[in-house]
Amino acid sequence: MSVYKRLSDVFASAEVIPFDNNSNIVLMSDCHRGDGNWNDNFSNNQNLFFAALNYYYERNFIYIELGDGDELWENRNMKQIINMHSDVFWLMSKFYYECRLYMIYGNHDIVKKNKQFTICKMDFYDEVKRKKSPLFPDIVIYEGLILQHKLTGDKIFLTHGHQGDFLNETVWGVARFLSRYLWRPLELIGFKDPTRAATNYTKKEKAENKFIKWSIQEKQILITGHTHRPVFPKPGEHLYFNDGSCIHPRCITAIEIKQGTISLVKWALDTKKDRTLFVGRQMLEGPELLKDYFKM
Ligand SMILES: [Mn+2]
Repeated sequence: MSVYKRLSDVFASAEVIPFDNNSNIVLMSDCHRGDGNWNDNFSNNQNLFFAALNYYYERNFIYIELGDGDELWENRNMKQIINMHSDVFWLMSKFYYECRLYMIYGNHDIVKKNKQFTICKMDFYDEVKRKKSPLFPDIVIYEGLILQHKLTGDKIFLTHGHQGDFLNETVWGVARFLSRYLWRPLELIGFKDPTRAATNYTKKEKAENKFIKWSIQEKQILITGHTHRPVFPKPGEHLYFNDGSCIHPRCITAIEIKQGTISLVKWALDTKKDRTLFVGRQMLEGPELLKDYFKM
């Protein structure tokens, strides 16, 4: 099925979350949280991610994870991933219990669309209470979500962005098999998986062009992850945004929607004059007024 048709289908059946100019929403994706092994690409950025998420927690943001949050192609064991990154899961769980967490699945965590998987595999051992607690009880993990403005009715469509990609969607079992048994061992000795959208530039551009075309023809803001390459159009260009990833070698990127604006930010280690290190947040693009895109 074509990318266009798949996006339209997901859009048509997506759950709606109302928002307004007082809402604070942060979008991050492609964390690919792993089991802590040295091909766990998230491990490098775990502190950046935790600091960023804490910042958003304190400022009353809603966190929407746009897919590929966990690396479940290379790893089959969700519990090991939760154990390895327990601080992150603990904080995400706090967001969830305050109704401030939404999750979308991608291709690498497509198994989360199976409700049974989500419920039984996502609990953790609470060392204080000495018992197992569910991290996200009864969570529904979506393929797509729509943020709809309470006053104007304008919509922002959110999905991971693997839709219509033959290898990553239709025969994802084959792709996962290759990833788990061929690319993972090869990665351990220094090779990179050439089929991934995230590492293949021609593939990235092709995917981006399809998303841009959909956003223009449907006159609809579309935000995805998946390619690991941030996209932030100026008002008047097109309506396709990408939040980047959390596994860039030196930073993580996020899209913030707050007080009726949208911006692209980067979190990275920085140094002060006295050479102490700190986690800094830097605005890469924006803030732009959302209404300037809506009226296109
Ligand atoms: Mn992906």
